[in-house]
Amino acid sequence: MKNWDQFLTPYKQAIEELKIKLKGMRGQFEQEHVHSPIEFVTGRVKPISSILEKAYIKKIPIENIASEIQDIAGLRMMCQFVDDIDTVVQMLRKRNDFQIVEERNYIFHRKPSGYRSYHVVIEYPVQTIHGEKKVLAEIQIRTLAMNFWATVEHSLNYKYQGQFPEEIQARLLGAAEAAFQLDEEMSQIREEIQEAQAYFSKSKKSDNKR
Ligand code: 0O2
Repeated sequence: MKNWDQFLTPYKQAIEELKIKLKGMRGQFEQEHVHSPIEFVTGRVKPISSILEKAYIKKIPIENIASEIQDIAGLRMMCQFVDDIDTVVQMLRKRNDFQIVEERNYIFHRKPSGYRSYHVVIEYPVQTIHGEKKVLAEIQIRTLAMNFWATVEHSLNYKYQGQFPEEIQARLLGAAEAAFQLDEEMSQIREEIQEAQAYFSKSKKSDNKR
């Protein structure tokens, strides 16, 4: 029997610190009045029941949970455009406050479910009163359209436990394709959108000066 509180403490600390750091990246773009490739950032520690369920399904012994379940600490970085994902990944690769241990590109290789997202697994050093403790964390980088699809599919998955009725399955695949098309369309009119956003951000700044 694990002492879960003690086990999860460094993960909670990692999430709090990483949320501040990754949100800070967005803040810096805003300050410079240039398009931010990051729209918003979220983070969570996986609930104990989900950790145990994943360990059971993947036949992971309890003592290997920390090394084999990579998303106990999970962060999401949402982007407006597909190209922004690459910019964000490159920025993550340049950071020296964590080590990237694995990258999974489910945008280039969409999952059979229709899921698209870019996953970066990092090893993050948490400073504790007993010294440094390295924990794994998974950063999922995706567009708003990919996130919308994944969020809805995730809720349905919970309801149907992965056993979707045929009609729902077909609709989800159709919706994944529609999300893909939406991303394509937005990329096409990206410059127009960005000009409008830059105009809006500058006029907001001059309003604030008044
Ligand atoms: P949560 O926190 O409820 O989202 P596996 O579980 O074997 O597919 P593995 O090896 O852990 O995956 O790595 P993977 O697939 O890179 O990362 C798993 C996480 O990616 C999932 O976490 C989801 O967040 C997301 N994900 C992967 N595939 C899908 C999918 O088909 N649909 C949706 N909605 N999300 C997906 P969990 O464990 O589900 O936890």
